Amino acid sequence: MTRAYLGLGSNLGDRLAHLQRAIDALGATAGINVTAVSSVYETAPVGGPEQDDYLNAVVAIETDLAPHALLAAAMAVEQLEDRVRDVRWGPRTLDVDVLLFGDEQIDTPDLVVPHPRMHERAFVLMPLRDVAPERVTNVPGDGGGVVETPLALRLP
Ligand code: GSY
Repeated sequence: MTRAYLGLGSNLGDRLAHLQRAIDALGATAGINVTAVSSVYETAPVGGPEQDDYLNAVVAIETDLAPHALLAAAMAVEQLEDRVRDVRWGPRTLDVDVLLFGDEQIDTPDLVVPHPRMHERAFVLMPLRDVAPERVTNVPGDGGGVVETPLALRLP
């Protein structure tokens, strides 16, 4: 069993509903147990074209899936929310990123873990710090553009 962390993001449609359905779908996936959910953060978009603000959160999971099976599960959950991959770094109903997989270092064409840009991204590090403070030593730029909201996500 491995403890892993997944980053969730949405900036299209009912953003909170997309995130909650993602958590519920992850929880319903064989081999995944969602154990903790961060606060919800409203965040200025990083990269890509001009687009609306995101809601971001991070979940902790316990999993007996292998890393690439977890990636496939994350992509399947994105598809449930009609994620369309047209514009690189463009707006999206749902993004599910594998951030950390235990202490493993993975470097393959389709999966790099720890997530290669997570240490530059306050929108990842602030929610990650909620559920795994021991995995976050520094948040760049004091978390600029990242605001904790009173919105709440539930465990599945
Ligand atoms: O990498 C996840 C998708 N994404 C995000 C995001 O989730 N939040 C913010 N604030 N900016 C982003 N740019 C991209 S791409």
